Amino acid sequence: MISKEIESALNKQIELEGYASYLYLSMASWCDSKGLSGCATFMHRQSDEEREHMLKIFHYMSEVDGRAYAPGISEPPKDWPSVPEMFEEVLKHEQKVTASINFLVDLSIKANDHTTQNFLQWYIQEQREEEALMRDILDKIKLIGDGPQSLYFIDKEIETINKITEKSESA
Ligand code: OFO
Repeated sequence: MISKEIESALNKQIELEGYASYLYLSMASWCDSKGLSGCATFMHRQSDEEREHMLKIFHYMSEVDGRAYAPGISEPPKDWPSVPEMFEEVLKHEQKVTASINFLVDLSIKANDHTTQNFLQWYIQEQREEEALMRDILDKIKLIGDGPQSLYFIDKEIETINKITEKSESA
């Protein structure tokens, strides 16, 4: 059984993960509309992953006799000024998620809730990996620079990341 305070904080996390899923879905559609199929595939996968992160908390809540609520999700933006700015926004959102997970860990330590603290360790690792991936993408975008074919090369780079991820998922 988890405390009401932890239950409410986990429900807030559900909302944040759900928003991330919708934000990345919106980004996938925007990339598609720009002919950036590598970026679109990447953002679709990110969106699906975020939904899984949300559902993981749902299942955890039922295991520990808590109550998860389907969140009301606010509408994400539909357009971005540029691909680099879109990825900057992804990194910013991931940093917000990391801060929220850290807050949840602090809360579970204070409440002596070892089960929730243990459950959250998976998210700590996931956030470290996600932030590192986004920083890596932004570094590559900087290296590619602002030339006439930069969008083409950025999309190719993301396509390579997609292939690596697909391979490691099917291994
Ligand atoms: Fe679930 O927010 Fe990142 O991965």
